[in-house]
Amino acid sequence: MVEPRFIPLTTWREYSPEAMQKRAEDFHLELVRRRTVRTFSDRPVPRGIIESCLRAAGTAPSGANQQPWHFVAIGDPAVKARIREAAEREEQEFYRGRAPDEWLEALAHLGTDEHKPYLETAPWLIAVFAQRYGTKPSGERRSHYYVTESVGLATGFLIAAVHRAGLASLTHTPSPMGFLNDVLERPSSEKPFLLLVVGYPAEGSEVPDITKKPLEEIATFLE
Ligand code: IYR
Repeated sequence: MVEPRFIPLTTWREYSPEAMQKRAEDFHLELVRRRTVRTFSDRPVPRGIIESCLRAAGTAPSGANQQPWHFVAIGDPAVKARIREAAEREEQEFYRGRAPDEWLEALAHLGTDEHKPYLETAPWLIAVFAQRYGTKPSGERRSHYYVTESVGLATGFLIAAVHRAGLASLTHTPSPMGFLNDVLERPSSEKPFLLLVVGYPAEGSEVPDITKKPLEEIATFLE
């Protein structure tokens, strides 16, 4: 058993309650502008921006700090084409039969279908993988804890970072996503979590006319 090691907390900053209120509201106002976009421009995005967003994602908390995630950032047009082809094949089956009617009804207001041109148009696709287990130096499997929660948190950080940088994104989950292991040569210990499409929105992009639930509906205070 390793001994715990501690260092002083030097990164936390104190703000007055007024400053905290402003910072909290400013952050809300920043995030409320984020919209999921399905029409992307082919305008290039420098790799460094994606790297910084991935570093931000990598700061997320995780079960036992195991950081059970791996991100594959795809800018290569040939790889994007292979992903589009495989994703559209799965989506065709999804929309033409695999999805129950109730699911298709729930999606109807988003206007989605099996065509995924943005998988080639957008400059970057980020495939997020969940490491179901790790490997000890001995080669033995190392259990990972709270994998889905951890990878979900990192993905949330990533989406916020991409938005904060000034880019648009789309959380895309072709189902099933097993083809991503083959195309991206990731081991079977990793489960595809989602594909984040990242880039500039196409000029004149439109988004579904939808709203978020108000605070009263999403939160309960007991004081
Ligand atoms: N993966 C499909 C279907 C889809 C499912 C959900 I839940 C969405 O919120 C949106 C789409 C697609 O990408 O079209």
